[in-house]
Amino acid sequence: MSDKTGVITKIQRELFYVSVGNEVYPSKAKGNFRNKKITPVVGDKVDIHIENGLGFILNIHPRSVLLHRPEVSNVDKCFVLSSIKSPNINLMLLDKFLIMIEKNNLDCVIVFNKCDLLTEDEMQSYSDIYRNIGYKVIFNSNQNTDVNNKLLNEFKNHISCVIGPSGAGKSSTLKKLFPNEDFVSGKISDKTQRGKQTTRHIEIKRVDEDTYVLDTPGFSSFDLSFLDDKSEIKKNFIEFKANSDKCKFNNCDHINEPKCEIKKLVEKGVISKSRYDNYLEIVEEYEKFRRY
Ligand SMILES: Nc1nc2c(ncn2[C@@H]2O[C@H](COP(=O)(O)OP(=O)(O)O)[C@@H](O)[C@H]2O)c(=O)[nH]1
Ligand SMILES: [Mg+2]
Ligand SMILES: [Zn+2]
Repeated sequence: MSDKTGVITKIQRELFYVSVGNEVYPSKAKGNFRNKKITPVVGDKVDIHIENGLGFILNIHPRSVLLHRPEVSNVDKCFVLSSIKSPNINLMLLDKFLIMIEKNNLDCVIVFNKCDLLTEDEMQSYSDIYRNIGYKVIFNSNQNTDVNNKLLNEFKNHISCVIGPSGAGKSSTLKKLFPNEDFVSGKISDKTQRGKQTTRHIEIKRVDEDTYVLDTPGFSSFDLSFLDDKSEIKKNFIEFKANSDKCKFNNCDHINEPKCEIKKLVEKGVISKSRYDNYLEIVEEYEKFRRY
């Protein structure tokens, strides 16, 4: 019988797996959590009481970050991994992910995968949109044997999650970077994941001393329920935030207002039309969503 502090690294079938150093204790959440409607999530730092090898979660330490999709706490970095072809890139989804990442102040790397299928021009036209406004963009392909060290280094000493559309190559990329881990890639795994939707299985893997990675199943859409209010949309388009002090109105939404610097920069081609159009669409979607 003893009490220890650890991190929830896996949740499967009502059991929380708490890692303490190199030990893992399957644990249960005590009734007091259910009463308070607090659910422990992967990434939580918890105190547990251990009896006969089974842990009981006593309390959860304050969370630095809590994401709902994927449901994980205390991550500090997010990789958005997308292919440009096969499947075709979905810039709307990418821009929504970036809003969530900015809102939570996470480090961010955009990974364009399957670059073996692309020409230089195709690669550049998409990467320019995001590099020009300050995002780190890394190209990757899993169709060769070289390890992408630039990408590998980005994971070091971070607690990261990898998000992106299904089929983009998230699991394949992680498997190649961390060959000792069983990240499951390919179409078969997608099918089993779908078939098992009733059993929640989410796991953050310790791939190195202070390096943790969470792979996520694919997203095909991403709702806006993570936003607390409409103004969070404009605040988390980083290129708007950087220029909005020149708008005539200081609460400018950059939509219908006169003398809007953002609209001017879109016309001049300084701010990407694709980003701005997605902004308008996201605002519209949010307003509809709020009405229900
Ligand atoms: N051409 C090409 N195919 C890839 C690459 N990476 C992954 N794939 C393929 O894309 C499919 C989906 O990969 P998977 O890792 O399961 O994607 P996930 O859904 O994002 O985890 C699989 O058939 C992979 O073999 C790549 O760099 N180039
Ligand atoms: Mg996968
Ligand atoms: Zn404006």
